[in-house]
Amino acid sequence: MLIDGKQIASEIRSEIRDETTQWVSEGNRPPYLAVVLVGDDPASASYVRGKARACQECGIGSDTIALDSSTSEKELLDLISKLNTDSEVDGILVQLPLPSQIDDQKVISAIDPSKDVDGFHPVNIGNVVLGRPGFTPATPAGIMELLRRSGVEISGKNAVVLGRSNIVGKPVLNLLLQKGTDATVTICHSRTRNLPDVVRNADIIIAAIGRAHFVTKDMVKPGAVVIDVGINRIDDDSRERGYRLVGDVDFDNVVSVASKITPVPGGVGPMTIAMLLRNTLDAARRKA
Ligand code: BQF
Repeated sequence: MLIDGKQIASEIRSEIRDETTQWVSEGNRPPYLAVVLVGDDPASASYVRGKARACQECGIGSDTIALDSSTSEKELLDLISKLNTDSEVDGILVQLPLPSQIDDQKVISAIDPSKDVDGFHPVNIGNVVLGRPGFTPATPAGIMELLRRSGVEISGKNAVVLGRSNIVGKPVLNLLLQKGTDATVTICHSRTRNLPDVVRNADIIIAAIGRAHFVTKDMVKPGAVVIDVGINRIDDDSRERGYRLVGDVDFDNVVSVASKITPVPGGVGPMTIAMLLRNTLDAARRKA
């Protein structure tokens, strides 16, 4: 069975839009997200456009501040500090990756944690680890929400996460481990021995390694739930753009053994955007 992330994300956006309307009807100004885009990476620009469009759909204000690829770290840090003190700004999002002259971690650490709607600030990462309130990174939050809304039982199950990134692997590990969620979690990466054997033991597979079609049918236990976080471009001359997007899972073959599986596109991606909007609305409410 397909887990339709596009549909579920659309339902969540409609809930957020209703809550935002309610918030504004109580006399508050609309939530506001400042998006910072540095450089001219086409994928980043496209993600940022998608985020701005989603904000608009939900009644959340947003502007994209587009900076030249030659922007210095100091210039970016100055902008962040201005946005931190601007009382009209509820959320700050710096689109990653940043150009090589800028230290991502330094910039993320400069964002006021109460405005860090991406949930990448060390304080917010720490709160996720401790199971305390804070901002949860959008993709891991989206994965958990997909599992919840698809009725996937997690408690006591073996979850295997492929990939140990700070943005997906490590935070989703902590969310799956949370009290009340109670998965038994294993993280695999490029140095994992007998990786296919480890993955075959999984009731829930979270694939976030960034390699097209990495998870093959023989690695998937019949009935497992498969969440595909990968977004890989592969050449496709039959497409106008010359490429198509595929996940980290060999969907066409795995679909017949999985009990539930997310497609790419239209799986986790739209949920990432929905969770960003959720965090932005929460940032506005928490401030008040
Ligand atoms: C879909 C991202 C890698 C590196 C930096 C919808 C998105 C993607 C796919 C999207 C991503 C990936 C984002 C779909 C934001 C997810 O329909 O399948 C939405 O916009 N994403 C990002 O901002 O930075 C990234 C992946």
